Amino acid sequence: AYDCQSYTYEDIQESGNFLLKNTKYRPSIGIICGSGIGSLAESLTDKECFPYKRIPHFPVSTVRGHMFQLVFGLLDGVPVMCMQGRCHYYEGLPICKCAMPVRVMKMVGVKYLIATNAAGGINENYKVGDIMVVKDHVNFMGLAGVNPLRGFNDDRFGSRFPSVSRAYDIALRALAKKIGTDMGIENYMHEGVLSCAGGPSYETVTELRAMKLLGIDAAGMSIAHEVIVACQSGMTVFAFSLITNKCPTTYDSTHVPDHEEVMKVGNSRENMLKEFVSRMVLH
Ligand code: R1P
Repeated sequence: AYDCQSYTYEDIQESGNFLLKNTKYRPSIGIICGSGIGSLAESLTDKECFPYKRIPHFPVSTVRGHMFQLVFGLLDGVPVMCMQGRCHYYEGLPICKCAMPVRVMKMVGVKYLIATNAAGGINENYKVGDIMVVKDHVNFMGLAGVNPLRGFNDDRFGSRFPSVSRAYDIALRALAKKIGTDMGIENYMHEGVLSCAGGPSYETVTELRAMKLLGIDAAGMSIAHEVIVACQSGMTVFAFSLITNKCPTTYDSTHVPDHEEVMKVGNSRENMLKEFVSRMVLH
């Protein structure tokens, strides 16, 4: 069994050095592509791809809809590195391993993290295909002690007790809003609170109703632990969710969420998301 405490600074250095030796890129922007959003990585030009299994210590994902590779390249001329697929806690990995790629990003020089995911809309104003810019999260796993920073803290990674109360950069959120207006998609864009649960089962109606009471707008199974690690390391974070399904918040609802739907919605929004992210990185 893999133990969080056995993840050393030297392990991360080894992963980072492998990449630095094998790519010409030195990006300051790292992007995590969520379910159905992976095609963003394909749109990079002059790509250099590294399957996760080739990178020392890197976690390997098993979820359909993910390619499992790191892609370095240019997004509208701007050098970026993209994770085409992420690992989720429900795949059986410890949470520190799910978030480990963020430490590798930091090690290779990334300063800005753009994290994306597929999430279910709880807020009744949200429609399938909308974008929710994340302004805060409720990390149910973290509250229960499943935190990527659990275990020995090597200070070279950052503080033992990092603050996450301003995790989602205010200026980048304002920029996203402006870009949404410029693109004419402001009616499809929201700013809201994302939850992170362990999955893989989707939430019950009562769990979703409880989330709604807490002020949560969309339900997900990722991002929070990655953002915690990014905050600890001093990275600037921007995150958004693609609303891929409506969460059932009434007991007589007949619609049930499923992963095929999640991926289909991601693909249908491909061009809009590419343009949105390109405009974000150009600033
Ligand atoms: C559920 O359909 C899957 O989509 C989301 C959930 O976390 C889950 O893995 O994936 P991402 O968080 O990677 O977007």
